[in-house]
Amino acid sequence: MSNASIRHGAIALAMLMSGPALAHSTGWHAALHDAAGTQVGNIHAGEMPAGGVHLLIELTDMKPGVRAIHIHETGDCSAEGFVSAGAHMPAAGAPEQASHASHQHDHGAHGGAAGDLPNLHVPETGMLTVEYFVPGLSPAMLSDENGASVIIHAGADDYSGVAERQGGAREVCGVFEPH
Ligand SMILES: [Cu+2]
Repeated sequence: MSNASIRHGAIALAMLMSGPALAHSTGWHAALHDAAGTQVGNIHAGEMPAGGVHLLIELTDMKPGVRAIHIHETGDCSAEGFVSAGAHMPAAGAPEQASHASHQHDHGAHGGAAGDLPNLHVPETGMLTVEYFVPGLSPAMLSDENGASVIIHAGADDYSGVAERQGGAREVCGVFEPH
């Protein structure tokens, strides 16, 4: 076997191990950190061809349990308790987004904000990979002037839409950066 064919074999293997390529034309990345600054995972977001956003969430070192995860409306994880991330990303057409009225859609019966996602069930290993489609989110919402962030909470979201019952303490935060 020549050196060249060994090299080609190694490249093919590397491509195989990196999984399927995602067809994102526009994308964002958020590194997830806890309050102590430990990185617990990554999130990649990408624009879908038919609208909405695709999320790839890869937790590598997360405390086990059922946890709420939301897109929050401000790209700022600097404050204690991550309060600087603000509230949940509102639905398009909500009062905060009145200038985007042309993007209004019906967000269905869950009554939640665009940034409300299904709970993560983190196993004992602390490792979990999930993908979500989020039709109510748009690239413009991730790229607006105050950015956007991801928060993972200490507890589960009961999907009531009542802020006090949407996961409690903010345990992990990450700011979306374009890439
Ligand atoms: Cu939240």
